[in-house]
Amino acid sequence: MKFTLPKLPYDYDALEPHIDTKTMEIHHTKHHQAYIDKLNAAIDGTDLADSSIEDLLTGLVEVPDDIRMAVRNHGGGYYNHMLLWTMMTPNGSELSDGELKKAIDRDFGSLDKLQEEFNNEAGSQFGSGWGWLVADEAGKLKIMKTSNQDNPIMEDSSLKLILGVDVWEHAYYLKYQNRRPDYLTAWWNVVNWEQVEKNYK
Ligand code: MN3
Repeated sequence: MKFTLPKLPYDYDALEPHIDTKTMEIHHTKHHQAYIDKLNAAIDGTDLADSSIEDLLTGLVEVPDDIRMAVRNHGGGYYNHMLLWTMMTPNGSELSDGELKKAIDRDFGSLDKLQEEFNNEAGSQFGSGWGWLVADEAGKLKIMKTSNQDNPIMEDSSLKLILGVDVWEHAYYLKYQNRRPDYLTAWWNVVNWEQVEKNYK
């Protein structure tokens, strides 16, 4: 099959205590795998079978009606989780004094302000979805939220994805139950700033 489950760059227990081992294992081996299987099944044998995931997601209008929703949901699920794993790292890391920090200070005032606004936005996503930090072509940062497995590039392919967090209950329910704000607060402890800074470059 075309798309395959990427290996995690760390062990399932590596993000403890912020993200628990069982959640990581189920999230990766069951949820992410299921999106991949269903995406592959949707495009298998079609003209789209050799497309890149980015081309599929930014070109949804050209995907045939009968598989468009499957490509949107499962392609989004495949892509979003692939990004998510790289945006986290054991023990987290520090935002360095570079271009991204400058942009954060310019567009939000401070990292604290960014985190507050990001948590409010991701925390208020009604039902399942994602919170995002994106940059436009001029490098201006913006916080967004999307429903289900939608990704900001589905609406605007010029956006650069800088950081994303999964706010589906499967991402936090075992440890945090209904306390999404607590999950979001803890999640910042495992953000991989080195990768996030690369995403901004
Ligand atoms: Mn998920």
